[in-house]
Amino acid sequence: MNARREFFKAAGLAGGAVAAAAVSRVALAALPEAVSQSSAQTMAPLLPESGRPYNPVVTLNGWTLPWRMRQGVKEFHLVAEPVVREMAPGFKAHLWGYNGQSPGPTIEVVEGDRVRIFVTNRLPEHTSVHWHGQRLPNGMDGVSGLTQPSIQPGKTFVYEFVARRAGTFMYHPHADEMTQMAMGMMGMWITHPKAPHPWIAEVQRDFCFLLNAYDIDPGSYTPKTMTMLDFNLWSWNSRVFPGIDSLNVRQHDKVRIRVGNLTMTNHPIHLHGHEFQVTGTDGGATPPGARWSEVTTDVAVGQMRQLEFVADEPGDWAFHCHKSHHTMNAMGHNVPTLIGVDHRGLAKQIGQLIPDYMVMGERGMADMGEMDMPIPDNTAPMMTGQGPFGGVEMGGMFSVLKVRKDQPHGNYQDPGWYQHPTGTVAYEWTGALAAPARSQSGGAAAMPSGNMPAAEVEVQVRKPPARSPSGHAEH
Ligand SMILES: [Cu+2]
Repeated sequence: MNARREFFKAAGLAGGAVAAAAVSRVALAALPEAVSQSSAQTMAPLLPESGRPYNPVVTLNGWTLPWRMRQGVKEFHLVAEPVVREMAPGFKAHLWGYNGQSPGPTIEVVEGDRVRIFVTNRLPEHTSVHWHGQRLPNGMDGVSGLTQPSIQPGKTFVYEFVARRAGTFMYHPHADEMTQMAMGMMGMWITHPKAPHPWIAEVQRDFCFLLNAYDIDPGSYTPKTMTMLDFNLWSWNSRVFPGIDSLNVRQHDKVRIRVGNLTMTNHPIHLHGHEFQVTGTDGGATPPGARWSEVTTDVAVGQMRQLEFVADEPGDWAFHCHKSHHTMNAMGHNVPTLIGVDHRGLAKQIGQLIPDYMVMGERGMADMGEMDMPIPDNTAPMMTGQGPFGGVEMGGMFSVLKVRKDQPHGNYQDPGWYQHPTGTVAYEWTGALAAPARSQSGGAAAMPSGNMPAAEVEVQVRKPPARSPSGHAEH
């Protein structure tokens, strides 16, 4: 079978370009072609034309790696290399990844498949690939130094094992990990069940993506790789809202979403309008008796969670990490809280020295979404995205589950904004407002304080100190 032809057929929900890497004829005979992807768009599912059949996944802002069958073995070719990843429209990052993108392509196989993966290293340093969560021979586990020598630049290594267990897995280097993961080297691995499995439901939509994080200063291109916790870009598959595609489903579809976390902190993933159950973890399918319904599930570092629900509520439902600073894009965040601080006098004084001086945040931060301040050339606005009713004021780990009655079966195109039935949208009250009933009690009725100060104390609010360009207070 011709993996490349199949790939071209399936590629491109919105016409994303695909470039095949140049491989010599000699190399082609020995190695499967290293297909490369130049687009950051969500690609249509790759329907299997060889091997056991399965219902493929859709990788959010990603794609599935084509393979070739050779004497009953599924052969893939991963190329570890520097890539340019568009993290949002107008914002490109210089990352490391696989086959043209970060994250790398999703690898999809079927339980029982014998899999052979060629890994070519085009990075400036050694690497390895660890197949996170797999049952495999120890020497195929990809821990450089421990289970194999590392793959030096220019070298190609071969991994081979049987995909023994159905489930959702990840791959990433186990060599100079802090640098290589901070640079975006990771991907997903899906092993589909070979036969109907009592704990694995048939679904109509099957999405997957990785949680990842970067520290890229506004206006620059390359992540800071020494950052341990204080990342400023919280991404899904190396995309930040509004660059993350929506998850488009047909009403009453059973939907599975597989989420893997390769950041350095946990992410409570929250879905609006529906309850879901966690039907699988890194350890495989969860027994049905051990499941419960929830609307937020925490995905810890190095974990995978598989969510399932029936999308029976039509609409545009927010789907996001519930840490509010993870739904924001790059910003300087050593900023004092200014809500309620009256700095009109201060602004006026500074304005005499710096004509463009502007104070931010005195009514909250929502202004930032609408202000349209000039930002450095290569970054994403901090809180942005336009919905049908105005600014969404989000960034980072945020997307929308679009549930539509008329979304065709198996069609993943964005259906546009939801048309709300008349009378089903929150509206402004324009009638008379009654005066609020306020208690006249001075307090202390329910729980009298035993230790009141002798006199009323007034709290003095001090203006924030001047900030140096490095963000540290000057003393
Ligand atoms: Cu988060």
